[in-house]
Amino acid sequence: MARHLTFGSEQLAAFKRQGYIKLQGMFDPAEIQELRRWCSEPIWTQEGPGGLPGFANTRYAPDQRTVFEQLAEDEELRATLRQLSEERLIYTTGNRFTVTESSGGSPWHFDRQSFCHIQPLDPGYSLWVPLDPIRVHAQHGGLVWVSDDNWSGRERLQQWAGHLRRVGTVSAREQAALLAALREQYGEQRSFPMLGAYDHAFLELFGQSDDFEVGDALLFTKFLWHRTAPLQPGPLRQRLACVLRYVSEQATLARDLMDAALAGMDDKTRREAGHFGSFLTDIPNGALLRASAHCPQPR
Ligand SMILES: O=C(O)CCC(=O)C(=O)O
Repeated sequence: MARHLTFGSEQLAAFKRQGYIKLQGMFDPAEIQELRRWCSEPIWTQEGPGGLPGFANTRYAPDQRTVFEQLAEDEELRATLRQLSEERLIYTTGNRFTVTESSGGSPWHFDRQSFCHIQPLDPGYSLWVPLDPIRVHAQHGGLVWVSDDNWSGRERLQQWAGHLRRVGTVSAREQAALLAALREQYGEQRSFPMLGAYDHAFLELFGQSDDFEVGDALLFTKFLWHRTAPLQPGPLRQRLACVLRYVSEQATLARDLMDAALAGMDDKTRREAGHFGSFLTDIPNGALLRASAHCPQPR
């Protein structure tokens, strides 16, 4: 069982301003053991659908009640998330991240791919739940993030979505000019979020991290810049974390964006890879997600 955490007005305001909050003692460590077992079940799809080492999605299927869904829908957890987001949320999918000494994890990013089925400015939240203790000054292996106070990925996410939506619709000449401009600004980087040398240095300058006990979690918005902190040599051979993804009850389907973001992946593969939006086949582009019979109830 999760705990129902309550927050004062200052903590709520800080979450709004900074885009993240550490939830200390959110889960019973026994529940984390259950999750840990669950993480080795065959429900996990192959590693790396988004090109990130150590990343796997749950093979989401509407109406499944796995340990993962049970946790995501836990009443105490939902009450905590409702208080922080000030609305009901829809649980969409879960990811698993495995980091070893030889796999560095995710570089700096904001959560675009996991939320590509909703409009760029629709609210989306990730709940990062480490299944191993994180000790920054020992082996680390946790997360590094930048408070929205310093820099939010919001406009970059808009730009990513705009780029994907338009680049395929313009003439070959305009496309070539766009790509040349990108190359001029960012060198040979091909995929968002492209970071110039100063952007990178800026993120490192403001990057912060924290220790986590088993049972703690970090809630952050889809706009938060973050990266994996590589696992340093030591007794912990790998670090596991689960991430539960939630979206606003007002979120609407961005099927065109999803199609552009997952181009090259057919519908069947998208569903097998657990991409939530690919199950919402009964609603038109732009409709509220919750209008779909395949969408879990907002809570
Ligand atoms: O667990 C990690 O190392 C990365 C998690 C992450 O980047 C995410 O949830 O978006």
